[in-house]
Amino acid sequence: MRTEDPRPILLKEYSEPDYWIDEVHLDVALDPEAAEVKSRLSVRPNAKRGAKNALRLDGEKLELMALSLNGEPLGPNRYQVDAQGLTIMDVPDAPFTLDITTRCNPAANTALTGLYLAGGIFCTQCEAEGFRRITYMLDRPDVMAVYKTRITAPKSLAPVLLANGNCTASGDLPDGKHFAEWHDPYPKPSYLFALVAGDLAHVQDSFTTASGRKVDLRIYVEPGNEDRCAYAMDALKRAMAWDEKVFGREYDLDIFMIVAVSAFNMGAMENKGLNIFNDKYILARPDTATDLDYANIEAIVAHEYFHNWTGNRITCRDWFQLCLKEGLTVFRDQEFTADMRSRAVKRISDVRTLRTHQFPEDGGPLAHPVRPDSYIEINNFYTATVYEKGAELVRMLHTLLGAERFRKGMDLYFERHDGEAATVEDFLTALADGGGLDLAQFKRWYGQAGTPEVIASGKWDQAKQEYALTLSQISAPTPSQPHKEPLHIPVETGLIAEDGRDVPLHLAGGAAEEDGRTSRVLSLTQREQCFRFTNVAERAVPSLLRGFTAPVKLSVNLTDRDWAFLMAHDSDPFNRWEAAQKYATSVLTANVAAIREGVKPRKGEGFAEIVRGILREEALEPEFVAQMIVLPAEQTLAQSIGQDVDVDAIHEARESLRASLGGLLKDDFLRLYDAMRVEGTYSPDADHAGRRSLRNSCLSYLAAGGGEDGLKLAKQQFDSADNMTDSMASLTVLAHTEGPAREEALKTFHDRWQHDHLVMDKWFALQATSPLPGTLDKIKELMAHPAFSLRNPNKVRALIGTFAAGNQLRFHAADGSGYRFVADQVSALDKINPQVAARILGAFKSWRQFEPGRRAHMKDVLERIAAEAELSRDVYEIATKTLGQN
Ligand code: B3K
Ligand code: ZN
Repeated sequence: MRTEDPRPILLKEYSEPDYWIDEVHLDVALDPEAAEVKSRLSVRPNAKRGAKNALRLDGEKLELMALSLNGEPLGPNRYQVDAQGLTIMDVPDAPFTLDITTRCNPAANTALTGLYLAGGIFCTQCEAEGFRRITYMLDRPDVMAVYKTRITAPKSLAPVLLANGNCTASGDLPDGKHFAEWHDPYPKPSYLFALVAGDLAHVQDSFTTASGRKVDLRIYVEPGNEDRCAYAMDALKRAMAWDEKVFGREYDLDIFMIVAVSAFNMGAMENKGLNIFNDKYILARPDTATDLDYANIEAIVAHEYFHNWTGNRITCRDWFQLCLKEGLTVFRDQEFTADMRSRAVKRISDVRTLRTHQFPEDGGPLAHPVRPDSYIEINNFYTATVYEKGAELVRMLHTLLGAERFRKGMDLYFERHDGEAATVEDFLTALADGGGLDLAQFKRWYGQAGTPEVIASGKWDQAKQEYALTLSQISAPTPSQPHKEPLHIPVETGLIAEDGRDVPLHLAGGAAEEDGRTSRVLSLTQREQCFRFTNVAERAVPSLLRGFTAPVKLSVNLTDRDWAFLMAHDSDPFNRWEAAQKYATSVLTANVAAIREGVKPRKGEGFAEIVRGILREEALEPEFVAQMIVLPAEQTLAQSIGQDVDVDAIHEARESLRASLGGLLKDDFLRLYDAMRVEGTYSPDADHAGRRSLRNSCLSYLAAGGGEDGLKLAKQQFDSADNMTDSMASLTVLAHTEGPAREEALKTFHDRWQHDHLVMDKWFALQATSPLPGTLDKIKELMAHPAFSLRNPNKVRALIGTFAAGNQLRFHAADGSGYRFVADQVSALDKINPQVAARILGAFKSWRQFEPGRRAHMKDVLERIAAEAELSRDVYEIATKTLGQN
């Protein structure tokens, strides 16, 4: 808890530790309220730091029971304990052994960091700084040790005992107790330590690595859930094979375990050899999980597995380097999904995520560089910027180097830094050396916050037969960064002739081997540059930033006619989608302005005609078509309007365009609704999922179009659905439309699934996103539902998080009621789980964009929170930074 204003930690103040710890032997006696941890540390003075003779260890919420050095018990005059740690005076200047006995209370640990007991399972979460709640330690990622862990527990309480590495011994003890010993031979930082114990069932499989090592694979779940693990296991095996093939990386222990728990602060955690997952990202059965759930399981299982090399074998020197493991691992999981499914669809969905989560962060008071230079609470920096923009930086490196040279650079990175705690500089140097490219300017991307704007203008000169493309870049100031340097921005470019053909590109002064290609990566390195394409014999429309080669906002002098043309003809699928977004945004923003002036919105007939063409293009993959027809989200529209945002007008404009498309294209939607029906056994693969996705988009448009048809189909689908995807899609349509069918469907669904905690989260979240006027009252009522608990992060995210971050219309109600409700929950949650509370508070980050009335309400509640006496560092940092006081 906050004492006085907490002091920020600075990157520039990094120094090596005074001591290294090479070995950690833990002996953990589990007990719900008084778990006893005996720790033996092999400590060695860091020769580079000179003699210090006092050792400071991190520790929080611990009760110190005994302490000895080289076997000699230490009297109270030899050490000091405070709320953050333990200082031992007069330690030797040669290697020594410390024995520390502490106690902690897992049952009382509602913050879910350190060792906690939830749903009858003992579980740990140590990243970023949770290990210090288990025992005293140099709890920093550059201190890497070999861990041996012995766990003892009453057999009845915890029949299964797991920790990192390989199991070396286990057996029964007197009094109904038993033990297990685990040894992880790979030195690791304390944040990768894990222990799980409880009544768990498991499913088992194996994988043989390229060099012939047979790895035992296990997924542990609550008994009864074994039939929901098959997809996660399959995803794991595919991820292991992919990492060998694409990055040459093999697994290194004899066993790889995943445990699924129901109380977890985030998605999953990559502890060495013992990944712990939020069960939402493991458990799936066709009747309980949607296609999106399956896709998330595949991606997250792969992500955590990939950390074994990017994160665990090579870890981070300090927490400022977080993107070194996270951005890189997100890039790797994105590539994995692109290879498993559709590359174009994956890119579209990643850019959508970037725009909805990262762009607003980068454009508001919480903006920070991909490698931050200061933090108060590191847990607040597991952000879209570090993860998603971090992945975009790696993707740009991949684009600039090309696949082959990128792989050479990565190989060199693994070779040089395996077993080390590394930095962003180490990574860039390896890529520059291995890939043969100067990355000095590129490095600025890691230190400059904010989304750069690229302004493009193209002109065809008939007389010279030349197309001149001028690109310039602007990076607006962000908190504490008033001036920005120009960045190295890769802009993949094509030119499209009026008949829809790609024009071969001859770039004046360009690389010879690329001459004549129809798509080129231009390197924008200066504030303004002109690229001249010669031999262009006809008028052409530029297709810029193909595949979204850089995380920038692109402004270009194109008209709705040009967007319509690109929507229909661009050979780059990403840019076809992008053109649809631009065209729709142009119609929608004009309509928002019209609505605010009391004028009727346009029906968007021109846009509808192009969409009709797409719905009839049979060669397109269904999921791509589904993506093409989704209008930009209300939050994205708010972003592009940028100031004085009026959420009611945005909602009305978007809904009226959906209604108008639903009406104008009704026949096509009906035809596709039938054509996309999937027969036979359910499969979560991209092909089947894509058909369901397009079919359900059609359903949603048909309902939006008014009349009874859509609702009737939704009702029929809801009654007959044999999988959760179709069930949820139809329930969403019914639940978002006022009428008797709504209550009936919600009740039927509830009664069927009330004992399934994951499905109940969907039921909560669905009601939290409702655009209907009674939504906030309903949410308050649902908080009293027996399945809801403020102590379970999934419940909090489903009901409160979804409302705050996913229901722009109702969260931003003009009277401020949505803000006050969420703020009250943040205050209450801060006492239970500060990390989750701070996350939810993030929903206020764009408060300055809104019209004055809402802005004032948001400022009020933020000030109220910031002024609270007992705030966690987590919430304090977000509240004060959002207000702009810190
Ligand atoms: N590394 C973890 C996230 C830990 C979050 C700590 N607050 C999961 C991941 O990114 O793979
Ligand atoms: Zn990660």
